[in-house]
Amino acid sequence: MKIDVLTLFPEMFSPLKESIIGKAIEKKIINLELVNMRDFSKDKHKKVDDTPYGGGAGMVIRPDVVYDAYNSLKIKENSKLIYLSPQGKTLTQEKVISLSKEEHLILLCGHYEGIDQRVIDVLNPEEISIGDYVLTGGELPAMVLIDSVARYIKGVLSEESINEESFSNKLLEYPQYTRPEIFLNKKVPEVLISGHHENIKKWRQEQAIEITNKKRPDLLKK
Ligand code: 4F9
Repeated sequence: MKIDVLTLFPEMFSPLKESIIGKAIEKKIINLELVNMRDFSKDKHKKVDDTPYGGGAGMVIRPDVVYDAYNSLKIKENSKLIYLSPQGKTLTQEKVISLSKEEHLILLCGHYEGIDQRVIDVLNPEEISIGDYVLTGGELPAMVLIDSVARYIKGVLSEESINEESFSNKLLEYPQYTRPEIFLNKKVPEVLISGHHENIKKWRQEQAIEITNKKRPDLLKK
């Protein structure tokens, strides 16, 4: 999958160089391009924002800067533009799975008080929120989207991790244990060291249901 990110803060994306997503980028399973929209400022001081018409606090990103940055990309029929915004539909695991089937994602990140509405109207992105809270910009939501989507791309995770995870069956995960067998006088549940695979599977399923019922009963109702 190709992922282009339009941002004024490309350096904020360094967490994606670590761990599983970092490996996927190294292996070119994900082709991540960070495009600094500041490079598309025509201003001699590289200014990209200005005060809002009508007054009010903060700065608004100029539409021409965003438009020129967008048009510098190789856009194809199947390219999908997403604007990370609190006005969008909230990202769900189902949406993550459907996005993971796309060939090319373009993630537009606002900052400050946002982006001039005219370029949003012209580019007509799908707006996606990661939850009902306000952030300083779309960069963290873009990283959340990339991380969640990348996990469904073939070769990023082991096959088991995908099927056994939380939400794949609409349940929370069962508890996990590793060595030592006794920690602070607490023993690992006996069934897990029994070697009886059928009993282990059954126990884990029961635990998943019990934990979901206790912590997130709303998930069971769905
Ligand atoms: C974007 C918050 C997506 C939640 C972008 C300020 C945002 C956001 N989900 N907040 N800029």
